[in-house]
Amino acid sequence: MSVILNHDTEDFLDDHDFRSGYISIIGAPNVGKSTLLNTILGQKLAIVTPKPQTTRNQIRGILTTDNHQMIFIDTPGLMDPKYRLQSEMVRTAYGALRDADVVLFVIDVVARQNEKTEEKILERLCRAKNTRKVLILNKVDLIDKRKLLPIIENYSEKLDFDNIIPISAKTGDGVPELLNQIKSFLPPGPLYFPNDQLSDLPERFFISETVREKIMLITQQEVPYASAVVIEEFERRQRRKAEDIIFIRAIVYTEKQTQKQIIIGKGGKLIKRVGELARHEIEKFLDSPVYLELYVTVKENWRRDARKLKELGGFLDL
Ligand SMILES: Nc1nc2c(ncn2[C@@H]2O[C@H](COP(=O)(O)OP(=O)(O)OP(=O)(O)O)[C@@H](O)[C@H]2O)c(=O)[nH]1
Ligand SMILES: [Mg+2]
Repeated sequence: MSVILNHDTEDFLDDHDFRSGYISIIGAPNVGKSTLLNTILGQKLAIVTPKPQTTRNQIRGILTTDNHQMIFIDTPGLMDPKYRLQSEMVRTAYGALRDADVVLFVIDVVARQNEKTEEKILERLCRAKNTRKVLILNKVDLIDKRKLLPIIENYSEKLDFDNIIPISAKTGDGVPELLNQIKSFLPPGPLYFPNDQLSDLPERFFISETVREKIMLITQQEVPYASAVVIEEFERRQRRKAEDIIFIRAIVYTEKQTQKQIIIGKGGKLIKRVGELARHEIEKFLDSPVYLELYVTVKENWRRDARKLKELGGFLDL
């Protein structure tokens, strides 16, 4: 991780008791990790869908205040991997435990937990020394608050958490308390990133993720999982009588011809819908008119093939 410390930031540190650090958000798929990241940052950085295994990478979001810089790392949901992409996702998620000052282990208070997966997560957490561990009970908007007590008791027996905090990542309930707790756990440290920087990931990443989110939202069964998106071209073009436009060409990869046909849809209807939804959001994100061109192509069994995964841009290790 690069450290940016210029002269100004050193002055800044002299004036303040500055604290900073890395906060990893881990947990099973679909528990609301990405929603939490977005709520904390007050901006959508990570894609969110009702389907599990939406996130495939570490997604870093930076929140800077006068006295703190918090670098949050959203991660793929932890599970028992069945194929190469999933094992890479799990590796990526556990990788975020390294060097974390604080770990937020998120559970969904209404969903049934996979015990085997949970045991593994707790084991890893137990081994993470020098890391503050906070259990986040998410989705409390869906439950009678009195039902939280037995959950808290149950988890307190499993691990010696530094704190257990009920929240709703969706409504923001409990999030300010969580942020205060995180701040108190951070060690004195530098300003790692300029104070107006929201993420260290490239714009292209967020664009490909937006397209993937729309595909995940409007396709079913295997199709969302067999799809990957790569940005082939990203160029600002001048227009004679209008504002500049950003031209984006994205390739949607599927594993099979049948999946390709589903994504294209009858008369290209589905891919057109994906394009419209994604373009709208990308224009807001880039604050510019966008021309988005989407192509769908087959890369057989890419999820199971290390070389093909890499060809798709090595998108797991950004
Ligand atoms: N009611 C309610 N729904 C929530 C809350 N947080 C997240 N959700 C919903 O839960 C679903 C999954 O949310 P995500 O943020 O994508 O979950 P995730 O843990 O990042 O999932 P993966 O990336 O698949 O590991 C979405 O439909 C969210 O809208 C919450 O506090 N309350
Ligand atoms: Mg996610």
